[in-house]
Amino acid sequence: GHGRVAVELDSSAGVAVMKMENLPVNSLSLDFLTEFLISLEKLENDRGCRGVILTSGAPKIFSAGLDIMEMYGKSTEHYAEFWKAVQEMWLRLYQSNMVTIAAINGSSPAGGCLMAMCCDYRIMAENPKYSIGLNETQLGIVAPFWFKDTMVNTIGNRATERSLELGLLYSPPEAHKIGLVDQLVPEEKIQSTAAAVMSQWLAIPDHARQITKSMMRKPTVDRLLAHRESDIQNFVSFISKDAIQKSLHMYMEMLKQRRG
Ligand code: CO8
Repeated sequence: GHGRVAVELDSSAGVAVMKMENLPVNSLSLDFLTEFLISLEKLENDRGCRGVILTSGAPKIFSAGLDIMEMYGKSTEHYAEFWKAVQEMWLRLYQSNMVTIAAINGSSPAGGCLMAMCCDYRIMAENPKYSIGLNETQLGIVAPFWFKDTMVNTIGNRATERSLELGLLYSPPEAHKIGLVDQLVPEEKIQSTAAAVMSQWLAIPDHARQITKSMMRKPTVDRLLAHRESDIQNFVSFISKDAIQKSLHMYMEMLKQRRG
């Protein structure tokens, strides 16, 4: 697949904008994740790129999270391959040596929220129609431990517990209040704000910032690395259950009916 991730590198600033363009809703399909990983890896290996702004080219949506169609009615081999790509996305983004800033210009449920939480800093457009959070339980599924760990590292244990159990999706002011996003801006200011924040972060020497980031995040990363295979097996057996397939089917029907 081509053209699902548009990358624009400003060589003089050393900053790239990665714009997700898997229309209509930037769902994280296997093809999209594969292309995203290749684009990120290229930037990671480019000495001229020190920072990435992650944003969306889809109107009103940052990312709708994991592509539900990848988790529905497929083979166990497919589920395993898909889950490995999701893990890989998290591992690469969470541990990136670059400064990563999420410019959240739309709704960001579940996997979309995970991607944003992987970044070093989150700026969200203050549009009351947008929401962000890990809403997995609303689909009848359970956020894996490393989704949970990422949220705990962002907003703390108590706020995570409540968010996860209720599958809460937060409005921009609520998300800002609990620290799920760092800053709210009017929609039209989001890219310029991201660029300004990026230059503050890039004023810090890379090596000192990178070692510090690794010190903060490595224990969380090591937990997944130690249980990577069993995490895949858990996902495959959970998602294959009839009751879970039924929940996903009902959720998709609800999405379709809600439209109008
Ligand atoms: N995957 C696949 N298709 C999707 C998804 C998705 N995540 N989200 C939306 N779509 C589809 C819709 O079904 C619709 O398709 P169609 O045109 O064929 O009917 C199309 O995209 C457009 O969607 P909407 O009409 O709903 O567009 P809106 O602009 O009204 O709303 C939203 C956009 C807010 C993104 C809305 O679609 C929505 O809430 N989507 C669901 C988001 C969601 O709950 N995602 C959770 C995915 S699960 C996840 O990421 C983590 C799982 C962890 C694994 C657990 C292991 C056990």
